[in-house]
Amino acid sequence: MTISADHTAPDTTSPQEAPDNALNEAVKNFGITVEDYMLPARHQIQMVDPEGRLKPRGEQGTQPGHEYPVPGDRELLAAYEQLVVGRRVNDQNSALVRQGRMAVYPSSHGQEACQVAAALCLSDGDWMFPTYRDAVAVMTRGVDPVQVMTIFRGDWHGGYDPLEAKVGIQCTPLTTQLLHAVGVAHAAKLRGEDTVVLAMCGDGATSEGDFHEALNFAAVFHLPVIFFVQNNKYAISVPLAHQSVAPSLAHKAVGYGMAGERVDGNDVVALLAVLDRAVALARGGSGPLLVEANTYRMQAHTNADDDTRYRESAEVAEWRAKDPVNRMRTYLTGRGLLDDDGEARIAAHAELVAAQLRKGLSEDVPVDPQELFRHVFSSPTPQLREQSAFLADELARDAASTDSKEAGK
Ligand SMILES: Cc1ncc(C[n+]2csc(CCOP(=O)(O)OP(=O)(O)O)c2C)c(N)n1
Ligand SMILES: [Mg+2]
Repeated sequence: MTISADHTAPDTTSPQEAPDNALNEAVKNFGITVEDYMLPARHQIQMVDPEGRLKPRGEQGTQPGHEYPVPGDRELLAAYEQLVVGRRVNDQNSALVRQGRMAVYPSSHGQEACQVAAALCLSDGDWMFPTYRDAVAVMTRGVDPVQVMTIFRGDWHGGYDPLEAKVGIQCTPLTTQLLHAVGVAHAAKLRGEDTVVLAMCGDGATSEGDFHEALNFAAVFHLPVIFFVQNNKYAISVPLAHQSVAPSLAHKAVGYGMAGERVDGNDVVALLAVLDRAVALARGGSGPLLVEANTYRMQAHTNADDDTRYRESAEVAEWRAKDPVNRMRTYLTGRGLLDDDGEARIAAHAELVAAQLRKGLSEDVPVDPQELFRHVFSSPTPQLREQSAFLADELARDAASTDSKEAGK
C-alpha cells in the first residue's frame, strides 16, 4: 500500500465487505480498499535517486492519488546538516574504539538517512525506542552526544534520563524495546495524550517472538506506534535471505492487520515524507504502521566482527554508490539550497561535535562495581543481594592484599 493522508477519497469498501474491527475505521480514513490498505507498495518509495535527482512523481513508487509531497526546504536543510554530523560522529566513534576509549560501537555508517529521519519526524512529546545501532538517531533527537555514547564505554547503564529525553535506553536484547514502546503508547492512549511512539528494530530482529507480540498488541489495541525497521541486509553474519522468505519485511505488517510501507532507506527525502505522514496518521488515530527502510550496513556489525568473512567487497561497493549523504548534497546543491559557505558551516558544526566526543569520552570516570546491582529491581532479589555481598567480600580481600603488598615494599 501507499500510506495516504487523503481522507476525502471515496470509500470503495461496503460495510458488509469490510471486517468489523479497527481496520474498518482505518480503511475509511485512508479512503482505499482493504486490499490496498494492507498490501505494501509494489515498489519502494524513492523520491531522490542515487544521482541526487528528484524523480518524476509517477516514478516514485506510490499509487496514483497517494503521492508524497516533498518536505519543506528548512526540513531538508536541517536533515542534511544532521546527516553530515551523524556521519562524522559514526566515524569519530569508530576511531575512539580503536584507541580503546570506547568498548564497542555498532556504527550506523551508511544508515544515517534512517537515523536522521527517525528523529526529525517526531514532535517534542513523542517517544523513541532505539536499538544499540541508533545512537545517531538519539543524538539527532537532541540528547547530548557524550551522554548518548556513555553506554558504549561499558561502565554505566546509560548516559541520559529516558523520561526527560523521551527516548528509551538503547536496547541490546533484540526487540525488548518494541514491547516497551507499545506499553508507552498504550499508556498514552489510556491517558488521552496524543503521543506517537517510534519503535526501531533491524531486519534480523523481525524474526524475534517479541516482534510478533509487539505488533499484534499494537494492532489489536489500535495504538499510535510506528514500527521502523531498518533493513540493512544483515543480522551480524546472517544475510536477510537466510532470515526471512517474506516478500518484504513490510509484508509482515499485513498479518497483524496493519499497513506497511517500503521506502528507500538511503533517500532522506523519501524517509522524511513517509515518516512525517506516518506520524500524522498515527497521531490522528489511524493505529499502528510499519515502515521498512531499505538500506545497508556499510561497516562490520561492530569492532568485534570481520565482515569480509561473509560478504563480498563488490556488494559493499555497490551500496557505496547509493550513499545517503552524497545523494542529499547533490540534490540540495542542484536546487540551489546549499553552497560552499553552507557546506563549510555544517562541516564546522560536525567537527565541533566530534571534538566534544573526543574530550568527553577521554575523561576517566570513577566506577563503583556495586552499581552493577543497583537499578535492576526496586527491591533487590535474594540472589542479587547474595551476589552483591560476594562482590563486596572479593573487593575487600583485593584491597587488603594490595595494602599488604604495599606495606611489604
Ligand atoms: C534476544 C537476542 N538474541 C540475540 C542477540 C545477539 N545479536 C546481537 S545483534 C544481532 C543481530 C541483529 O540484527 P538486526 O536486527 O538486523 O540489526 P542490525 O545489527 O543489523 O542493526 C544478534 C543476533 C541479542 N542481542 N538479543
Ligand atoms: Mg540488520
